[in-house]
This record gives sequence, structure tokens and C-alpha cells, in this order.
Amino acid sequence: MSKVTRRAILKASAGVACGFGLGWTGNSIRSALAAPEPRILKPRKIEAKLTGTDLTRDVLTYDDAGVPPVLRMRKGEAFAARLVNGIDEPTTIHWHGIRVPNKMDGVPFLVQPYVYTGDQFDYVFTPPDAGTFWYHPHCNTLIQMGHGLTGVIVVENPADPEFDAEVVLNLRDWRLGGDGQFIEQYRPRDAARSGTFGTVRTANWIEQPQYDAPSGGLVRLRVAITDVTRIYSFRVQGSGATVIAIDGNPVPQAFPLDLLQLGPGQRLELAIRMPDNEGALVSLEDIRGTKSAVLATLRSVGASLRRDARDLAPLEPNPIDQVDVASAQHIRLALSATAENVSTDSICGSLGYSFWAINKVPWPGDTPDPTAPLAELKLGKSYVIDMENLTPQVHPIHLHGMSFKVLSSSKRQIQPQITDTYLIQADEKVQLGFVADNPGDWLLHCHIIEHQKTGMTSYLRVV
Ligand SMILES: [Cu+2]
Repeated sequence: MSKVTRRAILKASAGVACGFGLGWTGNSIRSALAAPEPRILKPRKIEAKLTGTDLTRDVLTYDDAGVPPVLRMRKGEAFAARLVNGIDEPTTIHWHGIRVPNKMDGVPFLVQPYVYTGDQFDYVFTPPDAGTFWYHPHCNTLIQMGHGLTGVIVVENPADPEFDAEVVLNLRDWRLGGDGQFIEQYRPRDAARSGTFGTVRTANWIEQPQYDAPSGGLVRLRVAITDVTRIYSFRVQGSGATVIAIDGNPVPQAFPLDLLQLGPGQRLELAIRMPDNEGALVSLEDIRGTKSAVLATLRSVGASLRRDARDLAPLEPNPIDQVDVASAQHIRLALSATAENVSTDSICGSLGYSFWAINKVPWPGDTPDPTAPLAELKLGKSYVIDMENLTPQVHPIHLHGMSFKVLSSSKRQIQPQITDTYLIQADEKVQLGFVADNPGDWLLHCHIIEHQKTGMTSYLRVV
């Protein structure tokens, strides 16, 4: 058993009360001194039931069997995990969306060495923000994530409003043939367009799972898109659903879900009021593409709790520094296609093509000699990224280590949402503001993994 007990966390956190939040310098040292018992995460190969046909071989997971565990952390309390590499290639873990110290960020070469087969690496950090996050390798990601290594993280906040039930959905596809076995993970011609889609769609590794929820109760639905390619357009049928958080941060104002588009790496939290009548179904659907797909269903059970969604208190905002737009320096960032330079060979996987670039430079892959950073930022200063998408594709652009605020868009009405991933549309120009409050080298990349691995990656340096 590798579960971190509640008592162990409390004991550990008592010693690091001053190490929480945004006093980043030395944070990892203080956290390490008081680290709780580490949660063992051991990537391993298993056979899993993913389709109605045969068991799928060569599935990767982090736990005994089946879907990687939902990791539960608490805002402001130390968390520790020990990665024990049980697969026959190097790996790492990245804590997507969590503002961790740079050395804990899991990017090979940029911040940490590869973790080779049989080796281990201890991650220790204190999540400063509450919300829905996820974890995955940052090595040979198209294969390692494509074969299963994507798990959800819930960071709880004792001040959260009270729901009657919580359902966590890990949404992802699998590229399987008719016999239920993996087929080639990508096709170069698709990598140069919108990416190669999976053939089997799952939530928590199940096709269209159904979960019980109390009739008339309020459900907190936490959704993480951990797929390597697919962009979703969400709707809920059978009940009203209110968007309360996106990408680990409360939305400035809760709003009814109406075809919200989110891409790989992004998260959505919904408040759903279950119907009063027992047996009634509420379904989460994706309507992007040619036909709608039911992703998962909730079923009302028991006598109605007769809850009122208006009783829910809003979520507490996370402690993100406010960008000072007036004094901010601007960083120009252009996303484009490229045919120059083939990526270098890398232990962490190279697709051998360069289709994409940031500021005309395609990322060479994981190498001890990466390109220069996009910009060198001063610790504590405000910045605005002026990002422009010169391609005909949509890109979920993800920044490690810091959260940013969406300030303006040339294409749509935006809410001033705090996030770590922005889904930029074709020909869109967007302004993203943030305070450079976390020192280190922070990757910035498209989370369509084929785009990431064929050039659309770079990094910001904060000193
Ligand atoms: Cu992309």
C-alpha cells in the first residue's frame, strides 16, 4: 500500500507552513525536509479490457491494474510521489497545470535527467492551487501517453462548496485495430494537419460508462482531456449544467454549458443538478465532428434530495498574482508551419519530422542542447504574450509552471479566465498576461502531441 494517509499529510504539512504558495525560492528544499510518505507510481505494462473484443496488450499504467489512479492532494499541503520506472524505456512525470518548483516539472534535460528502467525519482511539491489537474510522462509521449500513462489529479480545498457527489472523468482515445490491439500511433500526413485520432473513445478506460448519482442532488463533474489529439465540444443532455471551473481555476462567473470547446490537456468542472425522478439519465456528449458521441452518463438514484443549484457558493479563486498590464513587457509569439530542420534523435522519442515552429524555430527534440529560450523573463515582473496562430489548425498551447490570464482575442468574446492552456483558433491573435513568479525554464508547447513532437515547442526562462 502506498497511500498517503491523511494523518501523514497533516503531520508533514505542520512543519512547512511557511513554505506554501508563491515563495518559490527554497520551497522545494523546505518541502523535501518535511516530505510525507511518497505515493509510489510505477509505470508498468499490462493487458486491459478496453473494447468488446480481446484484451489489449502493451497497455501502460501507473498502478496495479487498469486506469491510472486519481491522485488526491490538498491545496497548501505537501505531496510526494516516487516514480519507479518499471517499463523498458526512460520516463518522467509532469504535473500538468500545477505550479511546481522547476526541478519537479518532469521535462527531460530542461529540468531533470531521464529516469531509466529500474531507476527512481522523488517528486515533492506543495500544490498552491485547488482544482482539477493531471499527470503524464514528458518522454516519448506519443507512445507512453497514447498507451495509457495519463491520470487525473484532484487538488481539494477545504473551503469548497458542498456537493452531494463527485464524478471524475479521464477522457481519452486509443488507437486500436479491430482485434483490440494497438496500431501505429500516428500518420505523418495527419501530424502535419490536425493530428491522428484514436479509434476507441473512453472515459476512465470504459466506453460510455454510467455512474449513479443522488436524484435531485448536486454533482461536481470533473473532466480532464488526457487524449493526445482530440478536441471536444461539450454539451450535457438531460439536465442543466453550469461551468464552474476551467483548467483548474474557477471561471470569473459561472455560466451554463453551451457547446464549450476544449482541447488536449484542458479540464472542465461542471455543477450538475440531477433530475428528481429515479432512473433519469444525464449524459455528457461531444458534438464536434460529424456525429455526436455520448462520453459518459449519470443515473439518478434514490429519493430526491431536492437541492437547489443556486445554493452553491462560488469556488474560491486560486492565489495567482495579478498581471499589471500597463507595465507589462510584451513577448511576440507566432505559431506557424515549417518544413525546415528535421528533429534530432532523442531517447525520449523523435518523430523524425519538423512540421511546426514557434517564432519560425522548430523544436529540435529533447536534447542537452535545445534552442535558446523564446525570452528571458525577470522574476516578479508582468508580461503579456501576444500570440498569433498563422496556421489553419487549432492548437491547445500549454505553459508549464505559471498560470496566465486571457486578456483579449481578435476572434471571440473572452472571459478573463486564468488558465495554463489556451486553445487558439486558426488566424486568431490573443493576449495572455501573467506574472513571471516561478524561476526556471518553462516549456511552452502545443498539447496535440504530434504537433509538440514535430516542432511546436519552446520555452521561457525566468531568472
Ligand atoms: Cu498544435
